[in-house]
Amino acid sequence: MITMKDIVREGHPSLEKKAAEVSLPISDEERTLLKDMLEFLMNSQDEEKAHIYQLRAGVGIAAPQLGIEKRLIAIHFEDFNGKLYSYGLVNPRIMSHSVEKSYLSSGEGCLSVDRPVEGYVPRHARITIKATDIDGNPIKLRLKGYPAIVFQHEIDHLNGIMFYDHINKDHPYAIPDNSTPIE
Ligand code: K3U
Ligand code: NI
Repeated sequence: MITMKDIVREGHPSLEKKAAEVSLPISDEERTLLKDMLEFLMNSQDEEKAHIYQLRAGVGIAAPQLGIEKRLIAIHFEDFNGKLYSYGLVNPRIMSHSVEKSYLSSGEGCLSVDRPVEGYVPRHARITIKATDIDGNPIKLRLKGYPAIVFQHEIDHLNGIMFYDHINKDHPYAIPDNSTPIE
């Protein structure tokens, strides 16, 4: 079972590198890893389990956050309308994105960052992603709003990018150009 002790923190080299493409079909070990990552997210959102195992709640996790430099991410959350986004993805790629941006008005956090970071994180408002799912099927997702932000945060981890790398250093709360806030 994955717990917080398995998650590497800022400064770890795995969070600063481009992770390697995973060859298909994925190995049993990689499939188990993706399942464990999904289980971690579910446990982290379960009040009782989070308390017992001392987990910080997360909606996504990327393999480099476990010190594993492979292009694997897991996402698990319900959006504001109750629609479930639950995916274990291999080699996710942003195929296209809007010019328009969005940002979370409450800012972003990260399981690999043990401190609050102030500021708006500009993201593409809409993205189209292609990936392979945990069962080996190709998948294409069109995302906007909060889900688009979560997937971009996780794909950034595969490219050695942290959310705070996007924040305007001089004016952290400057409204990004051509952007819509997400409350
Ligand atoms: O955003 C978080 C959240 C947790 C429970 C309920 C609602 C929101 C926690 S921080 C989080 O999930 C990170 C996880 C990380 F760092 F491991 F990738 C992902 C994230 C995505 C988009 C915005 C903020 C955080
Ligand atoms: Ni993160």
